[in-house]
Amino acid sequence: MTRALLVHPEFKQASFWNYRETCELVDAKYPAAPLGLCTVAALLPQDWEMRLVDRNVEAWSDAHLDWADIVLTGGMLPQQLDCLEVVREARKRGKVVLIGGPDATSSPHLYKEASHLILGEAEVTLPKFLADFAAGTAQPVYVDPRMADMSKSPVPRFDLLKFDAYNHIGIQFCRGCPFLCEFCDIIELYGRVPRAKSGDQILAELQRLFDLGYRGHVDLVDDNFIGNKKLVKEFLPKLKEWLIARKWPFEFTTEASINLADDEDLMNLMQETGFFAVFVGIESPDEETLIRMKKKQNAGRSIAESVHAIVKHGMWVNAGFILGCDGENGSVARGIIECIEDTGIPVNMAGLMFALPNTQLTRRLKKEGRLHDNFEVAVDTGGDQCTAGLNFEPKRPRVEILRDYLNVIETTYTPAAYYGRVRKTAKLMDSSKRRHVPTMRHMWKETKAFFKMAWKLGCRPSTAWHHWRTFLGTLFTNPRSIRYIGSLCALYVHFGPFSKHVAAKIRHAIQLLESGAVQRGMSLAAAVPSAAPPAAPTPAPVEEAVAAKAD
Ligand code: B12
Ligand code: SF4
Repeated sequence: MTRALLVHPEFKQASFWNYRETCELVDAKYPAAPLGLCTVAALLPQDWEMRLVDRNVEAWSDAHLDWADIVLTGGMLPQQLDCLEVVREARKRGKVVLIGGPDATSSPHLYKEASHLILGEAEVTLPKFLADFAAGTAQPVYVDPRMADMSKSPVPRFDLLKFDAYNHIGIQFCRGCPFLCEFCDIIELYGRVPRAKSGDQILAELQRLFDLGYRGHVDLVDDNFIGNKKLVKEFLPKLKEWLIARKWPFEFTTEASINLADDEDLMNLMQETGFFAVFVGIESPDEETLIRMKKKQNAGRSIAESVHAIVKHGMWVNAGFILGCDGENGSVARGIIECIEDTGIPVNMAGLMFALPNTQLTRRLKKEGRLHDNFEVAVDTGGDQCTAGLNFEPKRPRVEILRDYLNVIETTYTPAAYYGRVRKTAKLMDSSKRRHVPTMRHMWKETKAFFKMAWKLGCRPSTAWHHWRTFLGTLFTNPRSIRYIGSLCALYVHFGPFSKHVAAKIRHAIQLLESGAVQRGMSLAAAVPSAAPPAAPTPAPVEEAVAAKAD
C-alpha cells in the first residue's frame, strides 16, 4: 500500500492574514484549513494510506517522513519559502515529491527540486500522473490548459483535518470570476467563466463536515461567490432548507464583488442563510485608478452606500485597498483614508501593489521594462503586500507611495479609528434574521475569549476605553450582533500590533530610499535584506512545460 504524506507549508509568519493571536483567543492555532490538499487527497487512490501535516499548526517530525513513500505539497506565494524547505527535506530522504498548487502553477521554475510538478487544477492533471505512476512512466511535469469540470470535483477529505486547530473550515462552490482586473491572477489560473459545483455537491460537503462533528464557521473560499448570480440564487434556498433540517449548524463568510450591493434579493438570501462577513476588493476610491486597473465594476458608484447596504443585510465587510497603481495621479492617502472612514469598514487590507506572476499587469510591466528581476521570488518577503510589494518600477516616485501608505496605516489602525469603525458597523448590522446557535462548546470558548480579550484589550490604557465603549455599547443597542462585533474587537489583538510592525518597516524603507541606499530595480524587500538565498535559475524541463502551457 502506498503511503502519502500531504504537507501544507507554513505561511510567512508576520502577515496581515495570519491573525494567530486572535485565533488563540478561541483556542485555535491558525485561521484556515488547507482545502487544496484535502481536495488532492480525495483525488488520490482511496486505498492509499494518507496523513496530512499542516506546518501552520503542527511541526512535522522525522517519523512523518520516514513513514511516507510519497510527499505531496504546494501552496501560495507566502508559503514559497517553507514549501521549498519541505521539498528539499523530503528529497534529501529520497522520497518521491509531488508539487502543485497556485504558486507552483504560476512559477514552476522555482520548484525544480520536486520529483513531479502537477500543475493547474489537480482534478485535471493528477489522474494522468497517477496513471503514469502506476505504469512506472511518470513524467517530471504535468500541465494541461483545460479547466476542471467542477461537477466532478470530489468531496474533500475533511477527515484528515484536526478541526480544533482552525478558526474556520473552507469549502468551495465556484472557481473563476467574470471580471477583468489587470492585477488579478485568479482569471488566469481559474478562468473568466465561473465554474460551480452543483448544489447537491456542496450539500454533500457540508453533510460530510456535519457528520465529522464540525460546527460553526464555514468560509466559502470562492474567488467571487456571486460570479454566477443565477446559480447562487438557485443554491441558497436549498442551503437554507438543509440548515433548517439540521438546526442551523453552520454560519458563513465569503468573498464577493461589490455589485452584490446592487442585488437586494441576493443579499436577502445570504442574510437568511447565515452569512455574516464578506470580503470585497475595493482597491481604490479613485475612478481613474479603477479604470486603469480595469476594475470597472467598482467605478461610477458610491462605495460607502454599497458597503452600508451589505452591512444592513447582516454581513460586515472586509476590504482590500491597493497603493502604487499606475493610474494614481498624486497623493492617494487622503482619498483612501476618507473612503475607509465613510464606509466604516474595520478590517482593511491596505497593501502595496504586488505584481503577481501570471497576470495581465505582469505581462504589461515586463513589456514596458518595469518588472524587477526575480519579482516572483518570495522566499524572503512572502509576497506580503504590506511589507513588500512594488516589485516593479512604479509611475509615481516610490518614496511618495510609501509615505502615502504609512499615512493610511498609521491613521486607520489607531485604536480610536479602528474601534470607531467597528461601532459604525455595529450601528448598521442587522442580525435579526440570524438562526445559527453556537454549540455549548463554542459558547464556552467564546466566553473564555471574552475574558482573554478583556485582559489583552480591556485592561490596556491605549485600548481599554474604546474596547469597553464598543463592546458594552453593542451589548445594549444591538445585542444580536454582539458575537460578530466581539469578533471584530478580537481581530484588533492582531491588527493593533501588526499595523505597528508594518509602519516600522515602511518607515525604515522610506529612510533607506531618502538616503539613496535603495536604487532603481530594487524592490522594497531588497531594502530590508534577509538571509534567505535567491531562487535558482530555470531548469530546462520546466521551461519546456511552461512554454507548452503558454501554447
Ligand atoms: C481563500 C483564499 C485566501 C484566504 C484564505 C487562505 C487559506 N489559508 O486557505 C485569505 C483571504 C486569507 C487569502 C489570503 C491571501 N491570498 Co489567497 N486565495 C484564496 C482563494 C480565493 C481560495 C483558496 C482555496 O482554498 N481554493 C480552493 C482549493 C481547492 O484550491 P487550491 O488550493 O488552489 O488547490 C487546487 C489546485 O491548486 C491544486 N493543488 C493545490 N495544492 C496542490 C498540491 C499538489 C501536490 C497537487 C498535485 C495539486 C495541488 O489542486 C487543488 C484542486 O484543484 C485563492 C484562489 C483560488 N481560487 O484558489 C486565493 C489565492 C490562493 N491567494 C493568493 C494570494 C496572492 C493571497 C495573498 C498573498 C493576498 C494578499 N493580498 O495578501 C494572501 C496571503 C495569505 C497569508 N496568510 O499570508 C493567490 C496565490 C497566487 C500565488 N502565485 O501563489 C491566489 C491563487 C489568488 C489570489 N490572488 O487571491 N487567500
Ligand atoms: S473581481 Fe476580484 S477575482 Fe474578479 S477579476 Fe477582479 S480582483 Fe480578480
